[in-house]
Amino acid sequence: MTVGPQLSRQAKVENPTMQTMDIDKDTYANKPRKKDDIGVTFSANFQWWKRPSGVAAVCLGLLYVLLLAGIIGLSVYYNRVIGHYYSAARFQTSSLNNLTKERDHLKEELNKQSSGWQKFESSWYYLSTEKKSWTESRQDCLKRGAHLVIINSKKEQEFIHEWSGCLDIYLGFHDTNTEGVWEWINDGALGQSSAPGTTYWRDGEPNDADQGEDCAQLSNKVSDPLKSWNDVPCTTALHWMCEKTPSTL
Ligand SMILES: [Ca+2]
Ligand SMILES: [Ca+2]
Ligand SMILES: [Ca+2]
Repeated sequence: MTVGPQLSRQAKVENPTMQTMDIDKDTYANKPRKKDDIGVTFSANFQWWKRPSGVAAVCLGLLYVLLLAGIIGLSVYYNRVIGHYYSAARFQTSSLNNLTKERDHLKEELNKQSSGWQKFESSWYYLSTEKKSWTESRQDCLKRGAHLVIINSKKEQEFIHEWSGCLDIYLGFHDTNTEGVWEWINDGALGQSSAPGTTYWRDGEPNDADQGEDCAQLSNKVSDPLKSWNDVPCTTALHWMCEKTPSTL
């Protein structure tokens, strides 16, 4: 390519800074470029981000940022997934344990019912099929891990009156220690430590007939369940009822 001397001279006049860019064939071929001239020329015409290496560095930087953001995002996501998994596993384990306990509880209740026990509110009750003295009845309940029934409420009195049917049964109530001072049994940890003072004696009872009636029975010979107790000799053979409370289960 040949550029005439006239054009070269015109460029020098219009733009002095372009002197070193004079592409006059002769000048280029015969005159070595000065170091300072080259630096001025490149700084004036090429910014670093426009160089191929600059563009590559920017792209690599952006790629690095994107990769870093991706890694952080994946970490957060998997942490949530793993947290959710462990939470679900704990919930399932807890549910399984609860179901197992519920199954064992129902199994125990079925076993009790099949062996003659009946549940009312928080206690279990056993109605004897035999007749024994009050002391023997008490011992039988202890062997069963229970105690002679202790009546703590009107509801319990009504339930026992109904469930014992036509039978007269022993209660855990006596005045064997001091005549006329009636107390509930307290068979250690198996017994209920206290019972309310409310009583459900038949009219005219307790009468301590013949000075020998120190043990209480619940009699079904009267229709009023709230007036059904009678004192009898403790040696009388009667049915009895045992009670298991939550503390004795
Ligand atoms: Ca009771
Ligand atoms: Ca008495
Ligand atoms: Ca009596």
